[in-house]
Amino acid sequence: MRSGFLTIIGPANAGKSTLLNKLLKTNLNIVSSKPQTTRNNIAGILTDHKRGIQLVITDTPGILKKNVSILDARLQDSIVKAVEDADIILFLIPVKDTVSNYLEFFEKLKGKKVIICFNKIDLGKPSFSEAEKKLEFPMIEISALKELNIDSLFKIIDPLITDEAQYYPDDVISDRTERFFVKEYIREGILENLKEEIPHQIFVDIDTMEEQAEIWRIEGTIYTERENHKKIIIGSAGSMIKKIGTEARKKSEELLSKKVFLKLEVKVKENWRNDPIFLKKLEYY
Ligand SMILES: Nc1nc2c(ncn2[C@@H]2O[C@H](COP(=O)(O)OP(=O)(O)OP(=O)(O)O)[C@@H](O)[C@H]2O)c(=O)[nH]1
Ligand SMILES: [Mg+2]
Repeated sequence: MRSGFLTIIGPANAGKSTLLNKLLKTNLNIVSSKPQTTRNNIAGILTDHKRGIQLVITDTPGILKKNVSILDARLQDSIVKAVEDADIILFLIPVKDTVSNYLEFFEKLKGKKVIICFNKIDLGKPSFSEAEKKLEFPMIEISALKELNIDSLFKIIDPLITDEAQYYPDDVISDRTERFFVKEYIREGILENLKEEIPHQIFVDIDTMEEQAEIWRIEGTIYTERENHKKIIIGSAGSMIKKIGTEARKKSEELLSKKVFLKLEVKVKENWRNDPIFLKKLEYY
């Protein structure tokens, strides 16, 4: 068995989480049309006995052109950490963007095996600038969503996987806990149902998660920065929070293979994205 660590980096909304899910053939990480969907480094583990490989694939938050909050800065730090930990870097960029916008970031990739991967070729062709032509990395064009050219991508990755080892047992598919994914399902409901400004300003925390004989009892809190956002998240007569809760409960039941009782609360926590103590509590250090 050969194993390797691959980290997917790239601008927000490039399709990084979509690609991870397609490589793993499961909907591990949440995906949305809104930028900054992913807020943590999340590893998915692909164990393929036919190919004789195990690939630990880390999905990362999107590279931002400028940081607005301390949260943004923490997210950018976590991308650098994921780059340091990797053997192979897959730089994913939508065909409509250009690598020239991220040349500064390439400074951080020295000494790494880098693949430049243009995504969303179902929407058009990439245009190569002079700066891009000078980069001596293999380049490939794919569509993660439509699963175009994924086999060719594997052909580039395969020879770069060199360690004689297996890091994780066959049945482990992520380095994250069930608690983490329940929290993500709640966030996914907010991303899907509410306008961009609100998902950016919320944080979900799981307060208790307890397994009983017939059921999991889970209580979570959605923190938002503003009183008027709290009202929107709750919705008229509690309709929105009920919708978000029902969707997250169904996904959690599938994940945990058991009935789930999910109780959600909404609280205002002003300016949490700039509160280092709150961020620390919530795993951003
Ligand atoms: N047309 C098209 N859309 C795609 C493709 N891959 C991903 N998308 C869409 O692009 C949007 C963003 O996808 P994500 O996978 O959430 O992107 P991301 O890079 O993880 O984004 P962040 O987590 O915010 O950094 C979603 O609406 C996807 O369905 C593709 O190959 N073609
Ligand atoms: Mg993502």
